[in-house]
Amino acid sequence: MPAPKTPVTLPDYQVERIGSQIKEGETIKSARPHALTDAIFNYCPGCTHGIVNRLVAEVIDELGIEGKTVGIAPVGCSVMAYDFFNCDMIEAAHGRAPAVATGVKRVHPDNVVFAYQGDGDLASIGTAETVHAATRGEKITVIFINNAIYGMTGGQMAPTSLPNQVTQTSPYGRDVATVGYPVRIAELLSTLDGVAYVERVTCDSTAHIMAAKRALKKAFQNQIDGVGYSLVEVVATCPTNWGMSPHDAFEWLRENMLPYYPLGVYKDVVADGYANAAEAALARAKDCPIAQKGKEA
Ligand SMILES: Cc1ncc(C[n+]2csc(CCOP(=O)(O)OP(=O)(O)O)c2C)c(N)n1
Ligand code: SF4
Ligand SMILES: [Mg+2]
Repeated sequence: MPAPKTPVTLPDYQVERIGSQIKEGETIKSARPHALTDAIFNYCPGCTHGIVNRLVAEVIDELGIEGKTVGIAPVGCSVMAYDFFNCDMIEAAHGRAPAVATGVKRVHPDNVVFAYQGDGDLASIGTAETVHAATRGEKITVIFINNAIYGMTGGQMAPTSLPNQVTQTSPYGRDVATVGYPVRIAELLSTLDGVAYVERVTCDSTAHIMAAKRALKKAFQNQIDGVGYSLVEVVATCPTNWGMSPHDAFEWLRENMLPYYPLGVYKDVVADGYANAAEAALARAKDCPIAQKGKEA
């Protein structure tokens, strides 16, 4: 559970505003992305949310889109993302970020709109919004933090909790015979025609963090280029509710989460040779006359 927010005075090097551009000859102790405010993260030690917040901010800096980016914050441990990002932010009710993002993007198509959501938010209460925004092909960017648990509310079982995983509401382990199997969001959404790009990443090592940043950047670039709905799933840690040290949490993630949630690109219409999701959907339905009707228009 994040600590309550208190006003803090930051050391100078942390408030220095240089974005990701380091000038020649300059000595930089900490290059805080411009797209992050001065607010101090209230995430627990070893939590992946802080890493991903920073990566998203770096991407916003590098793409030069801070002035036209609108973020949708979720309900969950990242609820106060609206305090952390320098761009316009809207707080959505639990699970409703895709619906809010849809509204903003349709009214302001020139804005870059992203939803940032946990697994309870995106894959439980917000499943309908998630699936329908994806299948409608909303031109938004979704960042999905899968830590296999309800973090903020104290560690209840999530749709993504692993078989046999002990949580507050599955003290004997997740029993798939009674509560079913985990939802694999990247695999599920990649089957939908409205989706342009889905990749699953993690942040357990420098190499994986760099790969996660590349995926996030692509998901934002896709929106700028009008390619279509893009989602990056981040396999994440919650040391506090997993009851582990940060080190052990990353070990557990590698041993248990990654085999169940394999990393990789699940859909990329551009890599497949299409300009956007709509073009790929049309090609997929090439033998369906009614779906092809009017394609020359
Ligand atoms: C409509 C509604 N139902 C339930 C809650 C209680 N609630 C707050 S956060 C949360 C789960 C958060 O888990 P997740 O989305 O996985 O985010 P995390 O904290 O793990 O990052 C729940 C159930 C709520 N705020 N609103
Ligand atoms: S470690 Fe868990 S409880 Fe702590 S901020 Fe992260 S998701 Fe929330
Ligand atoms: Mg969670």
